[in-house]
Amino acid sequence: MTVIPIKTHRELLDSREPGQGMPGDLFGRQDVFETDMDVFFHKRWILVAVTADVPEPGDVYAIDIGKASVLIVRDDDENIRAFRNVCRHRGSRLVKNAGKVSVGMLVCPYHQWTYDLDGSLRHATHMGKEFDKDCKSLIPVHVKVVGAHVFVCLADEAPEDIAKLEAAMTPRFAPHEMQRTKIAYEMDIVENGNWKLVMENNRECYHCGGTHPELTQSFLAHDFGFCPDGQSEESLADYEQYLANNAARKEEWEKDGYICELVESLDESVETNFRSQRLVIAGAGESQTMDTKVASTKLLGNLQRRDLGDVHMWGHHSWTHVMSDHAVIAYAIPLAPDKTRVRTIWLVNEDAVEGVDYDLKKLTEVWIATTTQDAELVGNTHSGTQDPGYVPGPYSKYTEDALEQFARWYDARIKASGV
Ligand code: 3BY
Ligand code: FES
Ligand code: FE
Repeated sequence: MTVIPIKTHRELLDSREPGQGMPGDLFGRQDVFETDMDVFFHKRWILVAVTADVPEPGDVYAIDIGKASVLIVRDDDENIRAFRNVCRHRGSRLVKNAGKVSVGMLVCPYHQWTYDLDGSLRHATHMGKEFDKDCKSLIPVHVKVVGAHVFVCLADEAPEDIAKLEAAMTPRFAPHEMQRTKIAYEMDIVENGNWKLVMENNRECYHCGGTHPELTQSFLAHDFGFCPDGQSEESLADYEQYLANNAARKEEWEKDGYICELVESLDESVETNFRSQRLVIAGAGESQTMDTKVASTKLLGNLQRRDLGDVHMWGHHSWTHVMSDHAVIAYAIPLAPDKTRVRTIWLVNEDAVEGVDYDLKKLTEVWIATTTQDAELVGNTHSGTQDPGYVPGPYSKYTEDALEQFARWYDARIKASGV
């Protein structure tokens, strides 16, 4: 019997042909999954919450990222802090279940060590006079708030290039005043696929026309690639027109101070992978809704204009769309090689009232449908890639170039980690 040696993670990476999809083992193998968790979720900046998850002092949002659990805390000064959800006594979880709680102080359920919202240990009985409480504060986690996005980094030293994301996105989000928002709705699902398939699926719109009838009411798939070969003269002329219309719209927005310019940090050398631009919305041009008009008449911040397009932001495991009236923020947290949690959050102006200023169905129907459709596509693809008959196929140069870029970034980051 011939024994086929198992490829190392590095050999799997090297077996990918440029321009082709990843081998199935990169999606299905437990050891690859564990390395991915370490490199992409424990060492990089990751999106774990929105500011509206913890609106008031004492609000705590606990989130699990692999074996790590992190507490996002709004402290008494209204700052957002992050700590390891591990007691400094004998290691109990401080907050037992992932999700939201409100507390005066963080009290460990085991022996009641009690921590302030700034992480300092305030009370610990039966520890004697010599015990130095000051050395037993909660372990802080790096945290960075950009717009409404709460990023954390679990590494001792966090990648410094988050500064580029912060500098690019802060002024782009500023007119939308994303911190003055509340959560109108959230959707938490587990997709039956590897996190990289979730991200590949999000980084192309090749599939949009065939699978997302609701999203394509408002979303212009042409922004994510167009192949001129085999198109009729008429559709080429339409495409030219489309580019001219977009350019004119962006010039007008720029003049009014709304930044449109494409910014991206996606190549192999970057630690923090992101991309943003202000996209034109189809139809009435207002929002990602079925009729392309705003879902909330109380716009974000003090905006007066409804047709401000969509400030999108990609991260390596997240996607954001910010419009004049609402924002949709989604992020993926891997649970297993073939299981990925996807949390989607809809934000509206903190003063908007459901049924008065916005209709929840109108607000959420496009992305509930899109996310449900994407989950099906991801599950189906994961299953196909685990079939002994799977052979990686070619990415389209026109519509899937971002996938090639992601595959290269993935390769470079794994190799840089020493694997
Ligand atoms: O959410 C997004 O930004 C991506 C881009 C193209 C398809 N998908 C909807
Ligand atoms: Fe937390 Fe003992 S483990 S008080
Ligand atoms: Fe999709």
